[in-house]
Amino acid sequence: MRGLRFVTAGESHGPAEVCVLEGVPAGLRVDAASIDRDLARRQRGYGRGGRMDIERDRVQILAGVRLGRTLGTPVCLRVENRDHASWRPSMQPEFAEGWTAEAVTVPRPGHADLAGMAKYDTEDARDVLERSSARETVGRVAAGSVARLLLAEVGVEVRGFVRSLGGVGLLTGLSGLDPAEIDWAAVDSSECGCPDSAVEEEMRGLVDACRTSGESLGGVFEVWAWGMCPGVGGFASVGERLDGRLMGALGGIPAIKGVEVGMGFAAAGLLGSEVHDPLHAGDGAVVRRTNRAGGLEGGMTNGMPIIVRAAMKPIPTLMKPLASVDLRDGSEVSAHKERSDVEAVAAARVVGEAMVALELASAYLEKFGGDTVGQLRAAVRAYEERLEERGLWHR
Ligand code: EPS
Repeated sequence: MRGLRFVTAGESHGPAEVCVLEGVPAGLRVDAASIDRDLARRQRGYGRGGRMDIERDRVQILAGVRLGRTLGTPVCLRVENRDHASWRPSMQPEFAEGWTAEAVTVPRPGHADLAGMAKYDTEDARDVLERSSARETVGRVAAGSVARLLLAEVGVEVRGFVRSLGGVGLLTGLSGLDPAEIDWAAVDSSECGCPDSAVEEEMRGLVDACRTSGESLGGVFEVWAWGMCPGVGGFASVGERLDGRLMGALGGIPAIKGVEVGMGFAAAGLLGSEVHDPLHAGDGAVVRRTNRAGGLEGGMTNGMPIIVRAAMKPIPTLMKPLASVDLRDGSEVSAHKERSDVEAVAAARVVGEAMVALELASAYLEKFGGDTVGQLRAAVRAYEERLEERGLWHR
């Protein structure tokens, strides 16, 4: 069964970021305002740099939607790079007669620069850094918004928050059973994406200190998805395993160096009885009173909230640059410096929500199919009724 597929295009200082999303069933209400809300959330964050004062990310829906509803055809979304105006002719697609680009020849440690210059046989790191820039995630967030709208039709919601920034935070004490444990309104009004105002205060202090010292920061964000029935994903083949797919989806976000599901790495040091979630006879259905598995068992949803976590390394562009090599003459110099963010973990968590939403929406479409949203909803409802009849789960 076919799910969702998407492709993004766009260079950071090129004319626009674009995304084509294929596989969305017909009849889904899509409006630019809800996509713009997510785009705006992605732009925010206490450690963001000057670029975010320039951009006003707004989507233009170019295809696949008519009179506010999807047609079942590929959805094409475009977001303008306002900064492009200041980057002509350097980043214009057209050949610039009589003009020579000033090459970036000093790769930044931790960025794609050096390996990308090797891969594409180029002497100008700008050929690499423009696309490897996290600006690309604009297209994913736009596509993720559409996936969220689709998931809402089948009762699934996806939200994320920042657990820690530069080692500050690491909120503990969440059971993982109920999304209401987290104050999502507080998360959304927090510039650090953190639900705890005392922790947020500490995070901001750290960002201020790093801005002054020319340092950068990473952190950990967590994404929750709830309302999923059990049995989405699969164990029969490698590619069906939803835990692996979600790890790949989060691991494919720029700067992510580690991904956990549920207890994650902590489970490896504990006893089986401390890790697995016992099953109990609840009121008409089997229930769990813990959610250490993070909603996934055997590569499938188990009906509990999905909880995935990603670790983001510090931004590689440092205002206090590390040592590097100028590839023009092989001399050791300071790495290339350009305007950047001190940290972007709150933004990465919005990208994480988008990637999780895209993966889950795809898994739903693969399992339940449907050319229209109505058909998808009916198939999900019939399946969920059967689970309830058998006492396996209830919504
Ligand atoms: C980025 C560098 C900065 C970031 C950018 C990612 O952009 P600029 O070089 O134009 O100042 O702000 O992120 C975005 C533009 C964005 O929209 O997220 C990098 O080098 O990866």
